[in-house]
Amino acid sequence: MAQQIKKVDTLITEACKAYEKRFGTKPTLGARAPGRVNLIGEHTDYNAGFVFPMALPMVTVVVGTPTQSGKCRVETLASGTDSPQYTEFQIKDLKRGTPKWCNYVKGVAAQMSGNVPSFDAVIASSVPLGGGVSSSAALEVATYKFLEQMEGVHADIPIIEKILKCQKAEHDFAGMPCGIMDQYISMTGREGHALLLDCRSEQGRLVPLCDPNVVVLVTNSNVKHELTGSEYPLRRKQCQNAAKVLDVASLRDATEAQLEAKKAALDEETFRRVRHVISEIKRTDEAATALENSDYITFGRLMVESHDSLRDDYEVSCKELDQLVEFALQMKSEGVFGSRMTGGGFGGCTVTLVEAGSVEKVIEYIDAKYKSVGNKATFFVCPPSEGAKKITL
Ligand code: GAF
Repeated sequence: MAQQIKKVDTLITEACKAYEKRFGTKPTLGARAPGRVNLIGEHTDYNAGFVFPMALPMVTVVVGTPTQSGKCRVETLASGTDSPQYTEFQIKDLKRGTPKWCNYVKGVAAQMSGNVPSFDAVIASSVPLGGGVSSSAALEVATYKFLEQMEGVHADIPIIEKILKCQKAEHDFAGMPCGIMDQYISMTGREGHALLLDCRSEQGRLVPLCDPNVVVLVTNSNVKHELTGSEYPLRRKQCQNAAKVLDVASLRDATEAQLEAKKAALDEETFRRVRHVISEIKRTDEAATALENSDYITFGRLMVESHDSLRDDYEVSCKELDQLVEFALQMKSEGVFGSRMTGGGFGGCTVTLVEAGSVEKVIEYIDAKYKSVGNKATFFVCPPSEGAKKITL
């Protein structure tokens, strides 16, 4: 069965109660930001290409109050974080440390103007951690929206700058050289829409995804992915080096013909990496058009091609993700249009486009098959949801 997704109001209530228990007063400010699922366009954002994510109904909530002490006191209720779940740090002495979950908070605080005072805060979240659906971006963006209310100048800051600050927080404090996709969609997501984001111009085009006959199924393989390891930075570096060999500013500007012409100058692995990026950028653009035309068959085919390319050329999938995609595709005659791994890879989730009327049957099938190979998945039926916003307490 699909998981019940915790209501945002319930999360807010839980966070406020925990705040009162810990700090003895009520929080005065709050903000929320969603996780994301990327429908197609993987490992293209840092190559200035297209991505096509949507905001999830799973969100991270931050509630709290500014203080004058200079000391920040923060608790997280999110499950799966490293301990301790309560920590303190000085607002004038922000540096990476442990617990790791707090680095995202500190990293964003370090990006705010010097006017942000110390604060007490509680975090609650329904975004699965390490599930490849951007729990980190949700925390960064929720923290940003929370802190900007203390800053006083936020109305003047263009939204793209806010997004870039959250991305920098992740680079500097989590050591993860991510692209712009996750923070962008978490900040700007729109209910009932996916977003075709051009990562070169940093401009997005909203595409309606609100056909009642079609749903987005997010399946967590429950294989935890950790992107701060060496694989993600290595892929980024390979792409940068290849762009130099192809003599283009980024792989967005490279063509298949250029790649073929330079084949001898690239090692076999790098050649495949580039082939993925060039083909994935093209697929993403086509997929957005297909969705605009309610052409789910084409969209589904492109999802499958994307998965194959990520598995074989970019090599960021894993056995469990491949199994989930394979099982989903065995239900094509039962309403599955397409399925693929989503996010950075090496674990995390798959995304499947499926007819609404068949979704429970499809879940039941994948669940049984995945169990038969010794694994346990978690399923979420996800309507495209809204981006970050302030919470009025
Ligand atoms: C991770 C990164 F954070 C994104 O920027 C993106 O590169 C994605 O992996 C792969 O598409 O989520």
